[in-house]
Amino acid sequence: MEFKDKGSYEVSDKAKDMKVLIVHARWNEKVVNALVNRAAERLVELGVAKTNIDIVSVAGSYELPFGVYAHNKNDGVTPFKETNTSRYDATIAIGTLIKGDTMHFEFIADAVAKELMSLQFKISRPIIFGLLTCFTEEQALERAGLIEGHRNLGEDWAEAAIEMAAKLK
Ligand code: RBF
Repeated sequence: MEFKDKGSYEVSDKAKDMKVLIVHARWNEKVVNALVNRAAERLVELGVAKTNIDIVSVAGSYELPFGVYAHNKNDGVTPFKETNTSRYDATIAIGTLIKGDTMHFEFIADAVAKELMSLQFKISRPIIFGLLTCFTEEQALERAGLIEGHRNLGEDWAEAAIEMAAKLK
């Protein structure tokens, strides 16, 4: 499909001063690790200092929204509204859901997508949706660039993070 691409992207020179958080689930480790590593590597290629990238994990994808929320807070008490000081310019939430025999996949995918979307407006910072929702393991491996001829989507998420963070700089 020729029309299904991500368009061109101009690298922002604001990246060098940015702090970026990656929060990832520990399920489907092989795929998730490949996505996290490529996202972090791409952030550095785009000009983010290695020391300004923090990587933390949560158990599963369902925990991603709270992980993003908790790690963006400066302390555990003050609501964001009062401080308006998220610790990061952007956060990338990464997980991989693979459909099983029950309804778990649907509930988790839907809840996490909605919560990550609305969380952005609570913490006043962009959150990039790095959640793969795959029907098969092969689809997940492909999207993590682990099958020959396929690109790792972690790089797109890094680019989106910088692009969105630059809008507030
Ligand atoms: N977490 C993932 O990140 N990816 C999965 O594919 C995944 N599949 C799950 C399937 C079942 C049946 C259950 C019970 C949990 C699964 N989880 C998965 C974990 C989930 O995101 C969360 O960590 C747990 O439900 C605890 O809140």
